[in-house]
Amino acid sequence: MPVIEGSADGSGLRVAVVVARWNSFITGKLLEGAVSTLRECGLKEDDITTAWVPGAFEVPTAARWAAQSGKFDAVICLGAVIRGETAHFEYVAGGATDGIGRVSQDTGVPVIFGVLTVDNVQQALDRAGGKDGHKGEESARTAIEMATLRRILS
Ligand code: INI
Repeated sequence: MPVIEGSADGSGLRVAVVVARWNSFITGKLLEGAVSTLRECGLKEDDITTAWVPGAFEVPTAARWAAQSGKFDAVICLGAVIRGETAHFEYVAGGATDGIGRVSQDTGVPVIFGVLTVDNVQQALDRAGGKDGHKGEESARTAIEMATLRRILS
């Protein structure tokens, strides 16, 4: 019975990172973690492209451009949507979540959900290299595993 899984070796992969400028004091940390993990896993500098967009709501659109370009083996989406007092949170977080999932399923390119949707700044910091891990690093590892799995499966 064949059992397969993706690898942790990203050598030769090309990855786009789409990152929201909103809450950049958080998304900058996510980006740093993602890029350093991609490098540690063997990606070359020239094979990591970063694209800034205004906010999490714009992330799926840019991710679709990247995924459809044929230039990337995976797209990492980074953002931080922090619940305020308004319902805006639900729309922005929902739009980003649904949109990112749809891009991945529509294109078949691994599009990784590295958008924090949290109640407050502390929860965001905790997940951007604090006590609850690092969503940027995790997203980079997920991108490599899925891109290498795709090469085997498809
Ligand atoms: N964008 C975010 O990335 N995070 C947020 O917390 C946020 N809030 O709270 O409003 C946010 N809003 C902007 C949104 O992503 C769009 O850029 C804007 O609505 C224009 O389309």
